[in-house]
Amino acid sequence: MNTAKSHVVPLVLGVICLIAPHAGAQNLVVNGNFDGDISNWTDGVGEGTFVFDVLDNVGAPGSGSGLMSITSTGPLWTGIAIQCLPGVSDANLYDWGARAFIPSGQAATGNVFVQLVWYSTLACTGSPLASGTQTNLVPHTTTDTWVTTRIDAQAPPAGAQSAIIALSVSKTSTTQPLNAHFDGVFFGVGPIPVELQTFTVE
Ligand SMILES: [Ca+2]
Repeated sequence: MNTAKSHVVPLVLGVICLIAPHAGAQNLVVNGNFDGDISNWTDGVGEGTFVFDVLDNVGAPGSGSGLMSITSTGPLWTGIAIQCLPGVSDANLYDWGARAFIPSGQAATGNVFVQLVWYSTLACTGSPLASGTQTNLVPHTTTDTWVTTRIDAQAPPAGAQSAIIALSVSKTSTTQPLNAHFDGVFFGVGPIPVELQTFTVE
């Protein structure tokens, strides 16, 4: 009897350990997979557009991506689509990023990346707490493939309560447009597994 009991306890602990990482891996981005539209995203592009497109990072029917097109004829133009993420705590470490796709056949040059800015207020109002951070650049030469660009285990500055995540395209040529897709956008208490980025149903 004692032998049987001693096997039960480690088994239960093992199950808890398997479940625990997923409990913390919640994606706080709303509609980060662009399941049918670009709702919850604010277009801050200015001289460009941010629209829904059916191209999906895993080819999921009914889902798609956010397509940004920078149409300015000036160089060094950065377009962004943003979302405010409430519910941030400086006691956590966060993983965040997105998947990006740059179509081939474009004459324009530039980069694609994701930015994050922290706020001490509940809903991204007031001045940012610190200068923003950004993920690795995906260059315009990396075409026709989905690339994950992300930052893991980032500590918010003290007092952070919200953050803005910004999907960004920076065009460095006067040639235009520069188009890029975003999908699988995520922000959450780490570890956020790569698989979470490809889920289309939450
Ligand atoms: Ca999608």
